[in-house]
Amino acid sequence: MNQKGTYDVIVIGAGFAGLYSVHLLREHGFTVRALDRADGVGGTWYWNRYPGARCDVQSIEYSFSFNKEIQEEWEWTELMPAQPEIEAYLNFVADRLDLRRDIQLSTTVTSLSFDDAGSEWTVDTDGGDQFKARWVIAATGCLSEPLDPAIPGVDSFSGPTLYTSRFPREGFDFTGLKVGVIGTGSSAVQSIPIIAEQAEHLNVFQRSAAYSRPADNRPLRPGELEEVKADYESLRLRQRAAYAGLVSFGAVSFEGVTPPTRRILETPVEERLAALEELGWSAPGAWADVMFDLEANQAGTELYAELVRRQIRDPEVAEALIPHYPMGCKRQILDTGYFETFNRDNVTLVDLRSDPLVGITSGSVRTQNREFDIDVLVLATGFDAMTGALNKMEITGPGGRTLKDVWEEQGPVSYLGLAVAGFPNLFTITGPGSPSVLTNMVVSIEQHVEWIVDCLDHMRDSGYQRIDAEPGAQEAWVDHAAGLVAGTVRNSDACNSWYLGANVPGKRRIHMPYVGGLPAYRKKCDQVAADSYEGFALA
Ligand code: N01
Repeated sequence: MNQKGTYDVIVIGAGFAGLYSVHLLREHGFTVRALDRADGVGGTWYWNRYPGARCDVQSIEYSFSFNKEIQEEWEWTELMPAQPEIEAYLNFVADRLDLRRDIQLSTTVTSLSFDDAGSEWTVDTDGGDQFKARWVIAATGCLSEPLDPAIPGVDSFSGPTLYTSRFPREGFDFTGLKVGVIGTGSSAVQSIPIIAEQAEHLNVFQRSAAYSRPADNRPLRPGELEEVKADYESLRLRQRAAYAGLVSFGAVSFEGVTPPTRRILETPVEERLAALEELGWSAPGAWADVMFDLEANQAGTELYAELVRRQIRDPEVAEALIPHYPMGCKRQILDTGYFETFNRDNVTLVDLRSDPLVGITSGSVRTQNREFDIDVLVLATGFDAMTGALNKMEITGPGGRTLKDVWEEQGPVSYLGLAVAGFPNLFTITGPGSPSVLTNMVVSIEQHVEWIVDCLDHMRDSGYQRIDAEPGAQEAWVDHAAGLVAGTVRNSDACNSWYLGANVPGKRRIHMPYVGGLPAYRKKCDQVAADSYEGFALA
């Protein structure tokens, strides 16, 4: 074990959250070391380098607002940025702010244990380095712990097995190969059209059809970025005031759009269908009742189904591409050429609902009725979201209990998504119970980092050494968050999303992201701070 010194703060992760944490902590005079298991900065945007990886939030919004020079200097090229551009941006930020000297890469944190007497964390890593710190900030990301699917025989496959979430840095050429993609979530939907263009044949193994719509991405027009930069502050203010921390999703602007008042169940079917001509892909969700009533949701899904049928030549394939679960239960996906891909002669959709996956052999994927020869396997099978990366580290609080034990027993509880009772001086950025993945992550990350650094300032100025969420306050927050999502489609029995942890066998079913919106959430966090950190015990 190599004793690597004592810092005020250890930050785990060097993605958006880790980079901003290092910068702001340094600005406030704290000593800090960030540790990341990757050999480059970027977090999510370091790992998820599969073909077609792209953000569905516009580049001008999916970027840091805290530094005017960076905002001014960086030149986005597309409406929605692709992975290489975001990774390059984060490297630019790291260089521009000289962050690398306080970041140790290729270092996986294996355990954190809290010393009760000294009120400090001991941080151990896979390389045998040990750090001590008063505070730890887990900037570990919401979707950073890939889920290894328990598919029989997956390890016996003799060709390359590529995870979208750990795609080879040098890329992969699918030309002339028979490819099998398992999964049809966001990562698969983005990569499938590109793989199909290269592969000799592509088999897509689909368990649940995706709700996707065209992203309508495009290069930024000449002068477009300059126009935003001329009054960036106005955009930033509008973002912060918006429910999800953004004023547009994909190419669709929310500004000036009033929430729908028309109820689909009170609208004659021919008028519903007429909405398709008027609103296109926005039609299925443009009703007041679809997110709150399963029957209304089903009617919305019928409209979506009609849009899918219009894209697909083979009626059987079209029916298989229509989801059988409520709309809005899982993340809306934005795609580029996804549905058109299923009209190609070299693409086969394998509907695992009618022909379940049996297993993988050394050279094929087997379903109950068929066997598909493949040369390359692509697993786009998702993540143990929001809690996975934290559970992977053994985090032991002063009483000897681990965070994993607490979450296994109580579900992923947290006070404000910022801290868990019993784990003092440990902050989680965009943790369960905060708006996080339902928002523009960059806006949520900035809000969390700034709140935490203000809190550390307060502790230092007041001579406090320890902060811990109070169990009662945590329980009240968890109840409040659960109350908001209760009765909505997101939480219905028919919904099995990763938001609910439903994709991880044995995970407690709790809707992890906070649905009350970023402005209300920010107000609550500010009020907690103003009221001497109400709900936290300071010592
Ligand atoms: O993962 P997913 P993802 N046999 O969990 C299937 C963000 N993101 O990496 O739904 C067969 O959504 C699984 O099937 P089912 C975004 O927040 C953003 O695609 O469980 N299939 C599902 O189809 C997103 O929501 C962007 O029935 C199996 C798929 O694998 C989140 O990351 C881009 C299986 C997993 O889909 C996660 O997306 C990419 C099995 N054993 C990602 N196990 C953008 O910003 C799993 N599946 C655009």
